[in-house]
Amino acid sequence: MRSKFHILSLFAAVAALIGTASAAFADGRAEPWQLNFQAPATPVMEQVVNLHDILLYISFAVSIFVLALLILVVLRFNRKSNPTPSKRSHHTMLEVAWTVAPILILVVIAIPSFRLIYFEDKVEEADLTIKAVGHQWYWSYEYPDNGNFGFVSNLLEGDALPEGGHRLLEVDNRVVVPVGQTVRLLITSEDVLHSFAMPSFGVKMDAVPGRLNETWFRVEKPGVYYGQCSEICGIRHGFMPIVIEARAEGEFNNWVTEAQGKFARVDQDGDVRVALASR
Ligand SMILES: [Cu+2]
Repeated sequence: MRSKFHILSLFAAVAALIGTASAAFADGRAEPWQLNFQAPATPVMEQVVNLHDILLYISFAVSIFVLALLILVVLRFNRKSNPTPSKRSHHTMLEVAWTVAPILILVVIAIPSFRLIYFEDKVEEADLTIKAVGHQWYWSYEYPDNGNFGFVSNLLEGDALPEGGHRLLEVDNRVVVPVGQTVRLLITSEDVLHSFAMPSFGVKMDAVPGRLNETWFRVEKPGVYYGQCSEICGIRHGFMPIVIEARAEGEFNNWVTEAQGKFARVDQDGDVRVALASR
């Protein structure tokens, strides 16, 4: 009983340590020596973290149970303590039990897991739509609901990286979204497979040429959130970051007005290549 208590308190201590470590990261990017996930910025990521925590407890319990059985076997059934082994080779009840128990565990895991998959999948009602297009090697974005403008977002590197900027993560044109509003995100590619990944949003979706993939997010608090392409897409795969800035609605509207003047319109026959041409 005593050793059980020790193991539990050790586990609780590790969990608390990881918890405090992750609470410090509120800025939407990975930190050096980070443990655990980035702080969730959307309802989807909150639920991803919750499911992960549940799974961690279940897998911890299973591991401890298996370890206990192994130790029992080593101690009780070695040659010295069990010189004449049993010749038994089958035990129906035992075999049923070790087949049914894992099935039940998987069913218990499947219920919240499927619920989350459907929650992540699509939104019925979105406040605005943004289209992200992967290119070798940068992203471009379109705002069909806000005047149909589009722009290219390129990595800032070398001397272009601003003072205090995060290396390999900063871009010239950030995606700006309104806080608290539901954004439908359409993702595609112009050339090869890319993947739009934003860890603190719980969004990771492939950008496939000729296909339009859909997902969504709703950022709960203002901030700057960093992501990267997560599909090996060529020599500069590691140099096409994603930066999303969540602003209050008024500031977002100001940005839209400014952006409509600054960026090219995405016309019906063209796409963001119009914007590219003026680059
Ligand atoms: Cu890519």
